[in-house]
Amino acid sequence: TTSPVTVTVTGAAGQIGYALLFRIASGHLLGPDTPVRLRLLEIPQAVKAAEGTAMELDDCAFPLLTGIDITDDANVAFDGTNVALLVGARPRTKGMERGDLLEANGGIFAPQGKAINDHAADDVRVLVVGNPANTNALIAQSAAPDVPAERFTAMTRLDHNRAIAQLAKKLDVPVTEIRRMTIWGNHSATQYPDLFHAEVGGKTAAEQVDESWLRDEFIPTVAKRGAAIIEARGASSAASAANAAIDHVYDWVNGTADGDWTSAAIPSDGSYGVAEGIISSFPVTSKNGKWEIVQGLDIDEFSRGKIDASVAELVEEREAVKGLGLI
Ligand code: NAX
Repeated sequence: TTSPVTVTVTGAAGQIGYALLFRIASGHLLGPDTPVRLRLLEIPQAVKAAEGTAMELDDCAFPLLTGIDITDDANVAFDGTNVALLVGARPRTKGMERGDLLEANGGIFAPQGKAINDHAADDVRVLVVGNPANTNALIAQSAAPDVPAERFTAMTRLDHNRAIAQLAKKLDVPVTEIRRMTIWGNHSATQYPDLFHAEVGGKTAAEQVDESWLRDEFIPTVAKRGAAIIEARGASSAASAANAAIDHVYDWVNGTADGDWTSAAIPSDGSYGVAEGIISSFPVTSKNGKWEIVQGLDIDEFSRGKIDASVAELVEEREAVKGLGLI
């Protein structure tokens, strides 16, 4: 047997936390042979609710779950942690300007980044889910100078999975027929789901759909899916977001399939003209526990414009948090 992996979940009492914790504890995050120790971080008012979730986790008698700690102290939550899932964030409320939102989240992600820097295990991997996810990841990264920058990532896997599902539905094929989907840029309405490199049954996806569908239906449907879920469900995506977080970490640790890739927001090395240092979504493979950006894809004029627009938004967010002294 292997020794337990410590997994920290912030915002553990929230709706994504509720959907995520049971799947981590049942072995879906790291695989069926890896025991896990959970650390739940919440704000003081929500610690009691997190304790309730922990009672339910106990009641599942999961064979792989070796312990649960609940705390409102980030230094305790990230002590020795191997996988940090940063889900808790400050949502945008009525009348809040973007600067206010970034500042409020800076107050969460800078201290959490510092706590990771000071206390996490040497192999720590961080996935930021809480929005604005890419920029929150940048804030946490910048507060953790001793942790390799590449360990800070943000989630676009839900967008990726949504894109696969929409395309599969349109072409009436199983999702397993679709490979090489890519989300570029920011986890926001400017994100670019790319069908020019995606393949269906081994053939380019863009050639199998109308241009007008691609441009006027597919892209906006994927980009605005979060709002459509809120409209229908009366609450934002939770189980699908938790599922995507599981997929992201599982692939990061265990690798992506040969011949395929996935999407993750990782620090840019300047590939495809994406400003170096921002945390932007790319086509990525995972090998030996590291993400690598897929190289050598031809980017046509349409895709170029879409990628540039989303990257410009990320650069603006970086300038804004710089201006606020958060990075
Ligand atoms: P909830 O409001 O249900 O839960 C958030 C939890 O975080 C609350 O229990 C709150 O007490 C806790 N929290 C707040 N500040 C904290 C802090 N400083 N430390 C620890 N815990 C803290 O939101 P939920 O629906 O679970 O969504 C969580 C985040 O995921 C939101 O920011 C949301 O926007 C984001 N999402 C990101 C997605 C993505 O694809 N990247 C998709 C789904 C989701 O919208």
